[in-house]
Amino acid sequence: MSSAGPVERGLLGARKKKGTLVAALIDPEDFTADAASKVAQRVQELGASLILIGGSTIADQAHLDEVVTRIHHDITLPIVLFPGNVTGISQHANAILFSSLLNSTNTYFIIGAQAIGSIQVMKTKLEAIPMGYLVFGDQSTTGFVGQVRAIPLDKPSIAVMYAMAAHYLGMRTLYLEAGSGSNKTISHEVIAAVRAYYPGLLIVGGGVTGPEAAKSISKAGADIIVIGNLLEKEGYEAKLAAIVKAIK
Ligand code: 1GP
Repeated sequence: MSSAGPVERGLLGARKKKGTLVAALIDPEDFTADAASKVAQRVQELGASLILIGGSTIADQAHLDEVVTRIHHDITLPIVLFPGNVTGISQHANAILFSSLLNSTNTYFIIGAQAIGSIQVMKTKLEAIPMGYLVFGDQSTTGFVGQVRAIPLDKPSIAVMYAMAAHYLGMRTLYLEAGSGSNKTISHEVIAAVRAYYPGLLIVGGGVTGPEAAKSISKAGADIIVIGNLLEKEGYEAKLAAIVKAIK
């Protein structure tokens, strides 16, 4: 059984000290290495606590390596991979969310890709953070690619069932995903219901673009809020600063 490594312990410690943390998600497919590094430097200054690197459609691993290496060189925040497939692994990151898409209908996304990727993760000595990944709503790219049977956004009891299964399977982290760019976030009710039972690190993402949504998600009990799409918009800095302030 794996135990928590330095990145995971660092996040748990930061969570205790600072309250809900902000993770900035950079999809390498959408950025040059230069642009990715610029965003990473800005989000570090604005109070993000970690950088997630991932996307559902990563095809160019050389570019992924270039982006991760460059960010690693330019900032001090931990860089954590959030892979949608085996193509999302880079040895230059600090850790990987070693995740199972629990509500996929295809065993490839539940355990197949993990088996294929595991040897590479071992060889790279990346810190693996075991995570259950749950996709809600039925509009997202991640849901389509991952062939999910989406959890309805208004069914907290279903979310709790999966959350407890993740917990009993030893997954120390759980990610509630509304989908990148979604016009609905995971609701306060769903997060609060999961929080009441799931004791691990609770990550929430998808469609968070402003301080009100972030505050509600934080109050419901999320440990980490993921911000992705917003970072690709003109003038994201002011909104990100407002989000960080709202959840302090
Ligand atoms: C996507 O949950 C993340 O996997 C972030 O979503 O891009 O909508 O911020 P956004």
